[in-house]
Amino acid sequence: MDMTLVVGSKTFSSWSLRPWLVLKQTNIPFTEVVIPLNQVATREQIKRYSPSGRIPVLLHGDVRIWDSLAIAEYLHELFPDKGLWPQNMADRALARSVSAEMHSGFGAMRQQLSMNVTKRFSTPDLTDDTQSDLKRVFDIWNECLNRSGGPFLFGSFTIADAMYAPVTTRLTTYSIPLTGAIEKYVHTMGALPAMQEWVRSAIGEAEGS
Ligand SMILES: N[C@@H](CCC(=O)N[C@@H](CS)C(=O)NCC(=O)O)C(=O)O
Repeated sequence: MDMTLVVGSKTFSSWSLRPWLVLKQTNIPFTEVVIPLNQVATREQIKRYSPSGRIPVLLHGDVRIWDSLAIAEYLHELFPDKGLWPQNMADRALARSVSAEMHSGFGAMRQQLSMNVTKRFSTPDLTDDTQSDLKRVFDIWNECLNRSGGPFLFGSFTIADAMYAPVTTRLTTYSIPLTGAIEKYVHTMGALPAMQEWVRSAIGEAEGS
C-alpha cells in the first residue's frame, strides 16, 4: 500500500526531516508532499492533511499519523526487520529515552539555533540555556557512541539518529566548535546520501525551483 509523507519546507522543517530520513535510510518507498512554511496559505494547506495543524503527517491507506516520533514508531511496527530500534532491549530502552528527550525538550537550543540547512552563520553568543542544552546533547551522544562504538548512536542507523539529525545540521549552520567523537558523528550524519539529498532540495527551495 502506498505511503505519503507530508513535510514542511526542507530549509526549516526540522520535525519533517526526522521521519523523512527514517524512510529514506531504510529504502522504504514513499511519495512526498512538501508544504511551504511561513506562507499565507500554509495553515490551510496543513489542515487538509493534519488534524493537529502540524506536519509531518504520514498517510498509509486509512491510517493517518501525525507527529514525527509516532510516525517513526509506526514504521518500526510495519517494518520490524529494518532495525529502526536497536535489537537489544536495554539499548532499545535507552534509544527510546534519548529520542523522547529530544522530542520533548531542548527548547532553548531549538529557539536560538533554529534549523536552516541552507545557511552558514558565525557562532552566535549562546545563552546559558542554549549552552546547557548543547552540553546535555553532547553528553547523550558521547554516552551512546561510547557504548555502541559508533558510527551511529546505537551502532547502525536507528530512529535515535533521525531524531537528532536536525541538531547535527544546526551545529554546522551556526559554526559551533566541535571535537572528538561529536565532530565525527556530525560528519557521519552530514555524509549520509539522504541528508545530502534533503539539503539539495532545500537549496532548490531557496532558489525558487
Ligand atoms: N511534535 C510535532 C511537532 C511538529 C511541528 O511543530 N511542526 C511544524 C513544522 S517543523 C509545523 O507544523 N508548524 C506549523 C506552521 O508552521 O504553520 C512532531 O514531532 O511532529
